[in-house]
Amino acid sequence: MERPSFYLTTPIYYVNSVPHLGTAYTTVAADALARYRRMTGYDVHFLTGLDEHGQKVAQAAEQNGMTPQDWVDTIAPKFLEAWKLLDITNDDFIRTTEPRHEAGAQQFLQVLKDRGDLYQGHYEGWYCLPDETFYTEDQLGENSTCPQCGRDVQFVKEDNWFFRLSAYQDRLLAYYEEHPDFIQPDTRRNEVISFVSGGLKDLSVSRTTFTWGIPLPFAPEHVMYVWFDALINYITAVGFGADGTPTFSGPLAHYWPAQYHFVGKDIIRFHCTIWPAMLMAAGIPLPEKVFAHGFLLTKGEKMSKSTGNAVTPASLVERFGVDAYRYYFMRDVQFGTDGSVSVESMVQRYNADLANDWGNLVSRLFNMTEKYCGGVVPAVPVPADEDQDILRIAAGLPDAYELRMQSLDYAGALEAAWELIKRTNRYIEDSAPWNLAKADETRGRLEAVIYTALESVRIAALFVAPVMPNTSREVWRRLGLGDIHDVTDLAAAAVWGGLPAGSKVEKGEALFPRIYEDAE
Ligand code: ME8
Repeated sequence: MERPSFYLTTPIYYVNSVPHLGTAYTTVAADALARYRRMTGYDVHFLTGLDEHGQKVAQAAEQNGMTPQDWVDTIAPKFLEAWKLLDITNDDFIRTTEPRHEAGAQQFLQVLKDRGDLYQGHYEGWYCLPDETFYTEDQLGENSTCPQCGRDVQFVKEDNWFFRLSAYQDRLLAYYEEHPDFIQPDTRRNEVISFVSGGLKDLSVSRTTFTWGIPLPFAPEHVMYVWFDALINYITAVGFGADGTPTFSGPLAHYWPAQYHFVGKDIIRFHCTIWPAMLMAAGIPLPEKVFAHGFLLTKGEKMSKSTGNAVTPASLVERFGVDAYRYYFMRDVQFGTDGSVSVESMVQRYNADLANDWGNLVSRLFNMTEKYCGGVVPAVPVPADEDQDILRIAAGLPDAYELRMQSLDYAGALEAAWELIKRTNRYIEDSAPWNLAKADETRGRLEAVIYTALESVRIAALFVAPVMPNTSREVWRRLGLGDIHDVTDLAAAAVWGGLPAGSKVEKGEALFPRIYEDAE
């Protein structure tokens, strides 16, 4: 049977700077979902990449004394390195300077022109360079600054090509109405609906005052507006324009429409108004869902590369390990809302959930297996009354986890896994294997307790794996099992009793050694 396809994307990040906690946040979240969907039998295609054109990137290149191409070629490996460090399993990495993208983007613009949705006009208005966004006078914020980021805007006056965005207002509103899941969470959906209801203006889609961009095929003295160029990446990456025609072709074509675009809330309008209108104009189906997550805040402020208050992902990975890094951001910040992050709270989370609950469970249990059972998994027991609670939680975990992941509630999904982990810790306390080991009559019960707890750990590791792939793989390895990353039927793998008796259990180092230092 053919596996259902599941295409998910992150934004393509600007290469004006190196990856930081914010860009890593979106990418880790997308990776956790990609891993989970692979474990639940989907044919996943996970795309991330780089937005390499535009004035902002050209300016960064100039400030660094390089040509734009040399500059993007210098920065791109830093993103690849960061995603490797964070164990990101993207299936593709698109750069908008690649021929496959440039050709596809040009095809796309040609279609819009042929269909009558592009026209020549004159633009006069304001432009925010850091956000690469046009604003009209009445949209500007306090002291005539950018309403989005509060920074200075520049006056732009050029002859441009325009996209007839205004013609799509009613169709967009009808689409939101008919597809209530298209924009998530609901607060964002409402925000977009009220924005679109307020009226859409046609959008300038070309620039002539600089050259770092894709030339319009029908007017090569114009380069494509960087946002127009960037959004098209989601289809060029899966074969749009691949055979030189404005259609999908090639082995990846079946992935469109995407199941998910993951974006930060700063770029929701581009993804929920401009992009769907572009697709409607080109006669291409729309993605299923756009999910906008909140901002990571440090000391109450949005952390970003330009405000410079970013701790690097690499420094945190060095200190906490990659799995703990991924866990902290997925567990401590509710996906979809803003959340404060700090090294202090990371230390707390780490010690409470990872060192105490999960790490401690694995190490004491594997030690007891060694001590009381010679390091061998005992026979599968007939469950006693005292075991029922664990069996019940384990049996409910696939559905509980799935339900939460359907709404991208990572914190809730992890909490569901933690219910099993915490209950198993309590089960060990209550059953006191160290007492059962004292007499021959309780030998059977001792083995039953060890088996039940080991099996519970095996199952918990499965549900922890999308967020913490390395330690889950290690737990399975120590249990003498195969590679957890090969699991493609999670529900079947999580059926109670999967741990074979006689399997050799290895003790190993602490998975999450306690961190004692102060935060700073
Ligand atoms: O916008 N908290 O690229 P970009 C959470 N090239 N997420 C954050 C964040 C924070 N403090 N700061 C950044 C662009 N992000 C365009 C996208 S897509 C066709 C083109 C994340 O490098 C978040 O996902 O500015 C946000 O949407 C993205 O980085 C912006 O990255």
